[in-house]
Amino acid sequence: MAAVGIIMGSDSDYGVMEEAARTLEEFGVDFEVKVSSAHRTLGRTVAWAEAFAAGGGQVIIAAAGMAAHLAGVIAGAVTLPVIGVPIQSGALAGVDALYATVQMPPGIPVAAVGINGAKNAALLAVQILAAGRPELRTALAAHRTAQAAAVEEKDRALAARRNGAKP
Ligand code: RP5
Repeated sequence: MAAVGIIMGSDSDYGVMEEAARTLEEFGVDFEVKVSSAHRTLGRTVAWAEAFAAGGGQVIIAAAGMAAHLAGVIAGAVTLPVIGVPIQSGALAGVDALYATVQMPPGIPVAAVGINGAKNAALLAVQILAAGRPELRTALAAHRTAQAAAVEEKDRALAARRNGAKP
């Protein structure tokens, strides 16, 4: 059984969620990808979450747009940590999904990331797994170091361009 399950309400969400898959691959974390809806296929969604938890899955990333109940329904079905990704879609462009994902009632938490926040969802999943896997803590530290170096490089490059542009 994969450590992380990425589930989304529709295949139309995969364009965004591909980045979560790429990020997990970067860290060498096993994952599975599932399309199942909280509204259109409720029983199938709950059955998947229960089987994933029973089989040893550790973290679920649930992405949905519009009236997004996927993350909340799954969080109600199993006690694994659930990270909700509100997807930008429909007339309200993700604000509806953000509110539906983040405003969970007390007792059933969902760790909501920002609209289309697939990368942060994957990084948070890695951080959760890292509590019991030292090699992931090392990889996360290296990722942060590389990220910081990239910012410093951008700062140097911009300064060089601006200095070069001066008469
Ligand atoms: C949500 O409705 C899905 O998660 C998707 O973001 C949105 C639109 O779904 P499709 O009509 O593209 O299947 O349930």
